[in-house]
Amino acid sequence: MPAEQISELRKGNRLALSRILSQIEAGTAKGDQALEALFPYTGQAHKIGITGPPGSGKSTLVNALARQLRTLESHPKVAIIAVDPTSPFTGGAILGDRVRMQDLQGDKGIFIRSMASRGALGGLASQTEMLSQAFDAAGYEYIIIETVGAGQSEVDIVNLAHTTIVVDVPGMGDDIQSIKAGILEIADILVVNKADHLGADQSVKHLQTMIAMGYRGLRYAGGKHRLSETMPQKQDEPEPSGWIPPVLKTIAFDGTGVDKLAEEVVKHGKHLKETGLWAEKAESAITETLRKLMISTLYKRWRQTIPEEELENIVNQVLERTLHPHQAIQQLLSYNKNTTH
Ligand SMILES: Nc1nc2c(ncn2[C@@H]2O[C@H](COP(=O)(O)OP(=O)(O)OP(=O)(O)O)[C@@H](O)[C@H]2O)c(=O)[nH]1
Ligand SMILES: [Mg+2]
Repeated sequence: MPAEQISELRKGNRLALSRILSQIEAGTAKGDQALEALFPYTGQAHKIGITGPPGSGKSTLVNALARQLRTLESHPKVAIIAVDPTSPFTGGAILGDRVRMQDLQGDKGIFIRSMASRGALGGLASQTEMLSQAFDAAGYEYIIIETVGAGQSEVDIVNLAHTTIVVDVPGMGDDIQSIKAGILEIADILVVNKADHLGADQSVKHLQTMIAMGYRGLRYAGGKHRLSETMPQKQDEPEPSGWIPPVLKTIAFDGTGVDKLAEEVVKHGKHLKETGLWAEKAESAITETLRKLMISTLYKRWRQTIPEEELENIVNQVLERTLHPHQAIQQLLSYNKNTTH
């Protein structure tokens, strides 16, 4: 990756940024070099994860939130990463997303990137993180990551975010089936979108009740809330660093309530910085990145030391039950020593 392209990206050249993002996404050597060159400039951006059931209005809301954040006094640049719009379940949304986000195209302070596909090297979460780093180094102050709230990869993605927004839609009565169990625990801000539909107030009340009940035992775990199973605390005595997730109502397509949402996002960012949780999150994210990298690097390195036949041979012995997996590992680890020296 030529130094010139890096400096162009740093200066705000969108084409340079776009090219570097493509290299990173493709996992090329150039992409890796770019990441290394950009790394010293990262660590500034406020990463916002937004998740919720399919069709709950996440893309529309992200669009409105980005525009709202642009009106802040500092005129921050905003990046949007839409994860997996090509999934077979949401395939129909691709075109819709493009159309909805079209009105953002004219604003040079907003950059939208869709992640092309699942199953890329290193998994979705780490790929999202790598793309974020390029945006971060390019001076994007807010990076919004949209993902459908379904599986573990989504939880991993929100773990990389500073602020997690969980979107729900009005349910029928008190029934909040659309929010998956456990999703409340990762929310820093809850949004009941489609507030123009019946039952929005009930949904808000229900979510507030659930949070109030959970809050009695709320603890911070690595910067994230955990609904603790330990002794409940008194409800009126929150922990000093505590953050009670607000429940907001929005109508994404006309922007109703989005000003309040942007306000809460900014407030949550301040809260993280003031309480030291921002730094704590950074530390635990870096520790986790190093751990994963170490595991994959050591594995690759070890794998190169062992011939295919030898591995097969040992696997067969385990299959035949003449060797225990523990013993197999010992043999595999000492293979090189025994043969080359
Ligand atoms: N009535 C109403 N419709 C909305 C609102 N927000 C979004 N929609 C509509 O809901 C549909 C889905 O919106 P999207 O923004 O694509 O939802 P999404 O959650 O991003 O969808 P996926 O990415 O496919 O999971 C679209 O037809 C939107 O126009 C709202 O506040 N009220
Ligand atoms: Mg969407």
